[in-house]
Amino acid sequence: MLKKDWYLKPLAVAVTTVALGIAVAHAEHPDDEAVLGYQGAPSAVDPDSARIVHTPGAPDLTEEEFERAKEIYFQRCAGCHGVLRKGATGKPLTTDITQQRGLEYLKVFINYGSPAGMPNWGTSGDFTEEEVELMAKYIMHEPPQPPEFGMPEMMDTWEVFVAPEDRPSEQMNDLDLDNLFSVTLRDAGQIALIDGESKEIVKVLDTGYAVHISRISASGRYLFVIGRDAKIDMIDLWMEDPEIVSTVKIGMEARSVETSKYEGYEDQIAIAGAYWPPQYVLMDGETLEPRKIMSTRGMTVDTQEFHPEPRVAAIVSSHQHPEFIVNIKETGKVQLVNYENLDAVSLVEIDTSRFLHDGGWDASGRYFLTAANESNQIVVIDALERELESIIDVGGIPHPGRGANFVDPDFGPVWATSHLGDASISLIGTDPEGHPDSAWEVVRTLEGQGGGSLFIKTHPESENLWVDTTFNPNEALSQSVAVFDLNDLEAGYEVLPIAEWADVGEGPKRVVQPEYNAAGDEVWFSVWNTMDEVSAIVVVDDNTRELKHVIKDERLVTPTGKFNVLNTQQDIY
Ligand code: DHE
Repeated sequence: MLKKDWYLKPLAVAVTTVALGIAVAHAEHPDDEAVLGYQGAPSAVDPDSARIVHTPGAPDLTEEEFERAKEIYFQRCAGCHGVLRKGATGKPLTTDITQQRGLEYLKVFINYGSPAGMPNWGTSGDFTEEEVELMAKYIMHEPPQPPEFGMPEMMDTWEVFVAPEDRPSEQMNDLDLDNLFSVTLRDAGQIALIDGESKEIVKVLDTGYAVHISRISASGRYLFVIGRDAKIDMIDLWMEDPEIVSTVKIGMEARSVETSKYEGYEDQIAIAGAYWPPQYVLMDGETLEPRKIMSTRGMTVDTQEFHPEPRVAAIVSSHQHPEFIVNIKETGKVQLVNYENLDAVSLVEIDTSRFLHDGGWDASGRYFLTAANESNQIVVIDALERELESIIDVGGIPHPGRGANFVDPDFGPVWATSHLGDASISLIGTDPEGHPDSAWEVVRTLEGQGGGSLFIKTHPESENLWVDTTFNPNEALSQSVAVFDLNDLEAGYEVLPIAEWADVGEGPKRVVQPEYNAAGDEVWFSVWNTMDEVSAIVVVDDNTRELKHVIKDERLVTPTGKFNVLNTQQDIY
């Protein structure tokens, strides 16, 4: 069983180490490796589950040394190099490469790191000399493979606490559901339901470990929450006291969950995508009963080589056809998965660009724009014609979240992304009918505060564009946000001192993810501190850009993602 908070230290250490490393080494370009602590987060796969393999040609290790090395690898290395070491944001570490490079080369590499983003695990003090040697030997062996996770294992975890027929037929509480927020309490493995008007915590619910995101049913009634441990909880917001009505684990590590939203199929099918095993699962939309498991293993789009561990990244639900749009990270394929007949699932597999990550709809809801982040590109899928519309070069490591839709004064409707790897903000034209000259190209590039940005946000009722810089190693940037005037984009940005407004005392106090309320006149920011420090949520008046409220409560442990019910249900961003 995973130790409850085994992932805390590595992530905090990795982020701090990398941040300090960059602050010293690249003060003028504090962006290039800040991402590492983020992308190299520990794997949620339990190291004990992976069987050891002694490989000829590799320096032998005792069982105890193997176990220690495996634990270190899953916590520090798997996030970037993949569980099977085929490479992702980090280079491949397969034995044909590692044995050819040899022990001394690998020790130097682990010790000193590289300008390409590999941390200096030895010289930073994270690894002892003995651990550097241990890890160099370990990666010369075949990677131990965790077990698969098929229907028998899923059915063992599937539970329905309240059967659909026993659930209320109307809302039994007086919550303003449109303006309710589901807030990720990342390291507590919980979510907080917060009322948007009163700012009061309605309830805190236990969910999966290192809970990641929330999504809302088409009806606006059910909240789906997924933990990094691939546990999905389905919460009925109509109950007198909102409660988890069913749960299931769809693998050992996961990041994405959605429900069917095509007219006539609303909420009939739920889907969740896993990192390990590399697969997605179609489930009954009312009970989460797993119905169909689809493996994503296959060939990469560029070299047409087999990849054993293509992880499932963002998933969105098409409004154009009865299908889900599934990003497959390491192969660079987008699958349009038709759910009309789960006994004969038909899918369209579109070749795009490798390392797909997060993304969202354009304002029309026809085009899905998504980051192929390690390719520094945005991929555009036409959900109506079910084809690749375009692949657009943008800045360094685009990271849009779901992106931001607004009307550029000169170029018409655009969708914007900020970047982990640099300070740029790319605005892409999304109106081929009305603005054909601007469609599917970067029409304007804004200069934000710095790199290390994770999320960008606006709202149809707003004149503002908000951009965080969560993983910038410069605290002045990671503890504030930049805001642009949509009517005068070239005027530059104003900086709001969000963490200062929170007044939470010590700790990294990273400001992450703007999220609007239902009316679009408030923007909520998480002030993400470590588990043993005070965190908060800061609410800003979107019209005046002034501090409106600070939500502080000892139950608010490491708040990160916030999901307003109406905006998430209706893809408003
Ligand atoms: Fe996330 C969305 C993957 C780290 C906060 N994150 C996503 C999505 C993916 C993903 C694939 C899109 C899901 C979708 O739309 O269906 N995230 C990953 C990682 O692989 C990564 C880099 C490392 C890891 O091991 O998890 C990672 N993510 C983080 C964090 O460290 C963040 C900042 C804090 C946290 O809570 O873990 C974080 N990710 C988020 C948030 C979203 C998200 C808030 C949803 C954004 C939205 O507006 O929809």
